[in-house]
Amino acid sequence: MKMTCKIRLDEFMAGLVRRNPGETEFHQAVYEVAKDVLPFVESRPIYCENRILERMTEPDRIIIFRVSWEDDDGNIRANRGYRVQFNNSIGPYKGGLRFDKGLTLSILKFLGFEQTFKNSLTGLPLGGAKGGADFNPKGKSEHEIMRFCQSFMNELFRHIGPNTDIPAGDIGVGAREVSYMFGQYKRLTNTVTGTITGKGLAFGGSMIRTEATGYGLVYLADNILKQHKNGLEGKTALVSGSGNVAQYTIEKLIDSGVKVLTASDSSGFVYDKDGIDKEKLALIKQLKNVERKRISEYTKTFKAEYHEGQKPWKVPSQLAFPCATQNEILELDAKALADNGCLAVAEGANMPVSNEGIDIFEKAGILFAPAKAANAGGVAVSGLEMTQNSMRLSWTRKQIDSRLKNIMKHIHDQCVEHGQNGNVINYRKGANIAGFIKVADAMISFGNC
Ligand code: NDP
Ligand code: 2IT
Repeated sequence: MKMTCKIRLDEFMAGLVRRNPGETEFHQAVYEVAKDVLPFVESRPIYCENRILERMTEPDRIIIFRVSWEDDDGNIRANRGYRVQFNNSIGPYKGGLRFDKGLTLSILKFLGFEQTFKNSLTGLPLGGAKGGADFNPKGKSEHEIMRFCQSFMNELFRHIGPNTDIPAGDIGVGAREVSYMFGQYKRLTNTVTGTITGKGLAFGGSMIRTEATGYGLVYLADNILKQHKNGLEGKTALVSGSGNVAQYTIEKLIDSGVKVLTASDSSGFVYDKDGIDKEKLALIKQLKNVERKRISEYTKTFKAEYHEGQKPWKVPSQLAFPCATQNEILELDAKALADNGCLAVAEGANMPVSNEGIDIFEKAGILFAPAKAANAGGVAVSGLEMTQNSMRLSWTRKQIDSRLKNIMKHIHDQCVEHGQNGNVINYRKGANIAGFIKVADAMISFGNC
C-alpha cells in the first residue's frame, strides 16, 4: 500500500453523476458525505486504496416491482414498489418504507445511503436500506390502504426476513400500514418474526418506538446544547411537519420547557404565539392520526395564525427542528433563520436542509445536527424491537427510554470525537466520519468483493 492516496471530490462526484444520471437527491446526499470522507481517507490509505466510498455509493441491490390493486370503484390501479438494499456489511438491511406520490429511485437511493451511515452510528448491528411506493395515501379509504399494503407485501415478502432485511415506517407509512403489511407477511410466510418494526404493542412492537425519532432528536439537541454550556429550557422552537416525527418532537420539547411556535403540513403552517401545549398537541394527533385532516383545522379550535403555502422558517426562534421532508430548508430559509438569531438546527427529517443551507448555518456559527445523527433514535429503537422479538420478551418503557438516551449520547460523543477542530465541533463531519469508519472496516475485512 502507498502511504498517501488522494481522490479529488470533483472527479469523484463527476463519476457518481455519470453513473447515476438525473438522481439529484442521491448526488446531494453523497456530496455531503464525500466532502468530509475524501479528505479523511487521504490519511488512511487503506480506505482510499480499497475504493471504499465508491463501493459504498453503489447499492448492493435494487428491487423494483409492480403493485396492482383495486380501488373502491372496482378500477385496477398500478403503482411502482421499491426496495433499495444498500449495504449489509454490519447487519441485516434495515430502514423504512415511504408511500408518497412523488417518490423516485433517486429519493430512495439518498435515503438508503444515509440510512447506512445512520444505522452505523447507533452502534447496533444494522445495515442500510429504504423502500416504498409512488402510491398517494391521501384521500384513500381504509379498504384501499389495506388492499394496497397487502398487494405491496405480496411481492416484497420474498426479499425480506428477520435476518435479511427488516422494513419499518416512514412518510405515509405509520402504525396502520405497518400492521396491514405485517399481517400479510405473516399469512404469506406462516411465520411470526420481527421482520417489520414499528408493530403494534399487541403483536411484537416495542415500547417507545412510536415516540423514538422525536424523543431521540430532542435528546441529541439537549446533548449538543449542554456541550456548549447551554440548555433547552426556556427556549423557543420552530417545528415543521405534523406527522410522527414532528408530534413526538413537540411532545419532548414541551416536556423540556421549550415553547414550540409552529407545526406544518404540505399545505402550510400554523404559528401559535402562545406556544403549542399538551392539549393543543393532542388536537394535532387527533387531526393527523385519526381524522387525517389538514393542520389548518388547528385554527378552528385554538388561536393561531395559518400561513397557506408557506414554511415556518421566517418566524424568529432560537431553535429549529425540520421534521417534514427533504430540502425543506433552502438557502433563503437558512438565511432567514440565521438573520433571526437561531442558535441550533437539528434535522428530524432526512436531508431537510440543502447543502447551501448547511453552509449558511456553519458560516453563521449555528449548531447543526445532521439527520444521520439527530433522527437515529427511531431506527435505534427499531433495533431494540428486533432484539426483543428475537429474545421473545418485552422491555419496559423505562428500559427502552434509558437505552435510547444512552444511544443518543453515544452518537453525540462519536460526533465530538470525529468532528472536533479546536473549540469548534462540526457535527456533520463527525457523523459522516464516525458512520463511515465502522462500515468501511467491515467491508475491508470481507475482502475485495
Ligand atoms: P409522516 O408521514 O408521519 O409525516 C410527514 C409530515 O411531513 C406530514 O406533516 C406531511 O404533511 C409533511 N410532508 C410530507 N411531504 C411534504 C412535503 N413535500 N412538503 C411539506 N411537508 C411535507 O412521516 P414521518 O413523520 O415519519 O417522517 C417525517 C420525516 O422524518 C421524513 O423525512 C422521514 O424520512 C424522517 N424520519 C422518520 C422516521 C420515523 O421513524 N418515522 C425516522 C427517521 C426519520 P402532509 O400530511 O400534508 O403530507
Ligand atoms: O429514516 C429512518 O431512520 C426511518 N424511517 C426509520 C427506519 C427504521 O427501520 O426504523
